[in-house]
Amino acid sequence: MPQLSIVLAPFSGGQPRKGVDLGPKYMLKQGLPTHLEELGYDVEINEPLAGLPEAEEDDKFGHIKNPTSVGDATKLIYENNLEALNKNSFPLTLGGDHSIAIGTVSAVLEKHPDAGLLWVDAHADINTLESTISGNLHGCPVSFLMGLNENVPTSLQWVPKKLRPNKIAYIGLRDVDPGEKQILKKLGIPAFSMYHIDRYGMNTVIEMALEAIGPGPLILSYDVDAIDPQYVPATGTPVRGGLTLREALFLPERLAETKRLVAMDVVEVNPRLASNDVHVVDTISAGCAVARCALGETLL
Ligand SMILES: [Mn+2]
Repeated sequence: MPQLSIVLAPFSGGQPRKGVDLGPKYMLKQGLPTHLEELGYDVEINEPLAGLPEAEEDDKFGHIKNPTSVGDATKLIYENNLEALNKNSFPLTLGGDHSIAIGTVSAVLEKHPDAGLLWVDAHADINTLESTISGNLHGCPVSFLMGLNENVPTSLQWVPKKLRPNKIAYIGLRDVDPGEKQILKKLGIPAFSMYHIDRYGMNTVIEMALEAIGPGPLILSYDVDAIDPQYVPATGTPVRGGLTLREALFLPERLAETKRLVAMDVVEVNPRLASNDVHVVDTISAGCAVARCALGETLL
């Protein structure tokens, strides 16, 4: 029986909105562990952040917010997920904000140095400590994974910087900062925006993204804000003009068929930002469905 570790990462220190730390709890409550058992997994639940104090406005590094709690939380997630991978378990990490991918992606690249990363998101999350205007670290994880920052806060110096620009591809982009556009161009990073999805269709975009990052195991880091706010309203930085619900689910369905996925994140679910109960249900359902599809749920 395939092993699955559901890793709870109720962390909100990478951005200013409280409530994103409730994401894992709501996804569990929706029945995700049972649904994954029904798909044939031996499921265990990991809580690497249990015992960590709730992220507060702890400290600053220049204008960068909460570097200590982001560094501490991501290191715990890294250690947990590496342990899961070492015992042949698939880490499905439930966020929390997207800064947690510093830990999840680093763990996979430690275990599988040839792994490729699909970053599904409305945003590129590749701001450097210099280029970020907000100072929120959930907009910077990719720059840490790639080692694009010269002056790194002590708490984040553990990050191995193993991600190569030709082993990541973006899907779903539509709100990219000017500084990030420069980085993407300069490093030649494969990036497929909503324009590409409109022009070629999701199926072809997936093929192009997989072609761009080449062979090897795959990590799927899925920010639910990639999906149109019509379907996923309860997220911290919604941007209109996103993926339809079918595009959003076809992507993980198609990736599951490749049998190359070794780890996955579902992040930025924030039930507290819903204006009514329907918004909560829609958002949580979409987040859980993305995970189930990536882990082999099919329509027929
Ligand atoms: Mn993101």
